[in-house]
Amino acid sequence: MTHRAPFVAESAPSGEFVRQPNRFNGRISASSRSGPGDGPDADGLWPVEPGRYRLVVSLACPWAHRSVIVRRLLGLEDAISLAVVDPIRDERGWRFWLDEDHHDALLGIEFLSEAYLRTDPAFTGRFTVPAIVDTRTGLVVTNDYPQITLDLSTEWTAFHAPDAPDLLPSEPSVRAEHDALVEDIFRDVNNGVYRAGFATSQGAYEQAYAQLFDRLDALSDRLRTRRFLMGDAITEVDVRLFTTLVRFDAVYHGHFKCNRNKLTEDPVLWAYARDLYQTAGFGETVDFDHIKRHYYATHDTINPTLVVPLGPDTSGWTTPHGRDS
Ligand SMILES: N[C@@H](CCC(=O)N[C@@H](CS)C(=O)NCC(=O)O)C(=O)O
Repeated sequence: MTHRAPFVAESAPSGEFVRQPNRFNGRISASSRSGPGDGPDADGLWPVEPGRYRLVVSLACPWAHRSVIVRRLLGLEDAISLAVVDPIRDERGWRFWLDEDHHDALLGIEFLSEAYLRTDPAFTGRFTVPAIVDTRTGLVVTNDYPQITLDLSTEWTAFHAPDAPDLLPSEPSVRAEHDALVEDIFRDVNNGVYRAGFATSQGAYEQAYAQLFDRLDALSDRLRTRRFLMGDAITEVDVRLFTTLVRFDAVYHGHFKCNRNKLTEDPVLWAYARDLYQTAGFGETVDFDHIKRHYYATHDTINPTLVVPLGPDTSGWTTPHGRDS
């Protein structure tokens, strides 16, 4: 028997949550043949142009959070502007209600859906963040969240800060190991918490829960002997794991029923997450208020009262982690 699904179109008959595909997958690329101000070239590549594109995010959203962190780590804040939506979403989707007059200053729109529907009037999916919107035309270039951060690393190098880290390993075998880890973490952890939280059958929930904690145990073992997932340096996969870990105790443990243990009860993962949190580019991009208000006050099939819990105490995030010794 299945029950009310948060997203009916993405709920399989088994009760499993099956995420919608990313509809807009334009690329902004250094190899685009388009000139400044032009649209995409014949291969669909938009030109890299500082000041032209707007990254629209919710600070609550883990998929968007990745792009906020990577943009900051690479020093792309002046090249790509940031729009932050109200953490509360209703049936009209994300809204720019934190802004003056309830409209985004550059895009001039009240709801993100306006950009989606301008790009594809027949679009019927969810209007999701992150999205990169072209400020010249108001069109959505991409909502392809896995590709967005990769392109910030590889296509925007001309605008990286001089001390920007290499977030993608260059040695092919190390890159392959990195990418395999990315896949495992996406399936079992990043999307795994959603598969647990949005499951509408006991079986689908239990399968997601088991996969999640098996993978977290394996990652905890891996991080026992290395500071970061790929060794001594932070890479993209650390960013991707961090955005789920930092939300774990605040929303996934309770709201999504991922409650075998809290992050703070796994000494290795907890120290690793604090290490990242205390690294420039990570902690200052975390907004626990947006995170909690979004999850608890938006997913009304899971939390019908929309009451937002007061805890947990987040002061532990700034305590010493000891991972550098
Ligand atoms: N683009 C992806 C992932 C991004 C995503 O799910 N973002 C969420 C926030 S974490 C969102 O924008 N949801 C809007 C909605 O459900 O209406 C998808 O379509 O599943």
